Amino acid sequence: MGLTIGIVGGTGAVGRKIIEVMKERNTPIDRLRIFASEKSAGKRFVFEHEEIEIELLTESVMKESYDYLLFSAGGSVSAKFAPIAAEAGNIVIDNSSQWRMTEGIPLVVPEVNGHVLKGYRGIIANPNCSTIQMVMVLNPLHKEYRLERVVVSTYQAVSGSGYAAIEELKNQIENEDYPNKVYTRKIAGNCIPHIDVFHENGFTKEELKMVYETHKILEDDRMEINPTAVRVPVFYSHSESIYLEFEKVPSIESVRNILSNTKGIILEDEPPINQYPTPIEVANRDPVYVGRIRRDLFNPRGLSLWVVADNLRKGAATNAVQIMEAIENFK
Ligand code: 11C
Repeated sequence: MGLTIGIVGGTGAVGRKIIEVMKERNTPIDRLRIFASEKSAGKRFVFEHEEIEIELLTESVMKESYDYLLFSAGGSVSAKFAPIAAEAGNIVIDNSSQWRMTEGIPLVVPEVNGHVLKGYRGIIANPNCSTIQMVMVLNPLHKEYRLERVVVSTYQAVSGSGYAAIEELKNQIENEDYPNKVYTRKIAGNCIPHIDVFHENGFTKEELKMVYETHKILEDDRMEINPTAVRVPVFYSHSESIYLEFEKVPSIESVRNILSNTKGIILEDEPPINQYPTPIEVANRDPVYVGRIRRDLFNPRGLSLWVVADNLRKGAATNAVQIMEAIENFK
């Protein structure tokens, strides 16, 4: 018997990627239902040579029975509809930030804390893309050497802001007078140190997500994390320059071994032959890529590295589908 799966927000960048990833991974789907707002409801969508009509999202459709409902329609839709679906007995995998920090709601990267899914039913939160790729790398090293401090700068692709931002960058590359609508500045040829809204402490919401989501996933809020999140003129894949300071002095060789033996991570770190990951090469791939591993010049407990992952795949859709697979594996 296959699964009945509903995608809420199936017409957005992440929703479409979820469908693509499920197809690639041969998710055993019996029935796929796609829900959207009035703007898209009624339109048709082809899946496995069959036409599916996009349905209007209502409270009553959320009360029906599904094996999994995957939400990627923004925080306000998740706030209203995810509890209705969960109360009706459904498992909801939510891509928005709405439920991530709510106590009792698991925030999951399956390779890191998939164990929390065992026997769980209800809303499960998918972390923010910049958090996912960072914790994939932090987790195995933290277990070995205990991480005291993390300083991270992100170089985030415009696809993190959706289709309108992808169009804005394309248009600005072709026409330098094309106005900025999604961002506060022109993005083509620029870097904008501002993702999501500013908090009164000077950090942005995107930066604070990287701190508090990491603490929750790694179950350790002692770790000091200092992030700067920057939007760059890249279409797909977020990059992160990460400085790690450990309690114990790590051996570079063993760090390389640990990372290359971690499921979901690919080490591309051969500076003599210019081998390191970049967003263009990593786009449309599932793993998290790591390169430029080097010891700090002044502190033997410090280490720098470079991490790249496709923000729509491991940063969103792939992680959500892996959550579903992890639950299936527990059955
Ligand atoms: C970005 N990280 O790149 C954001 C997108 O909390 O799920 C995802 C926002 C979130 O703009």
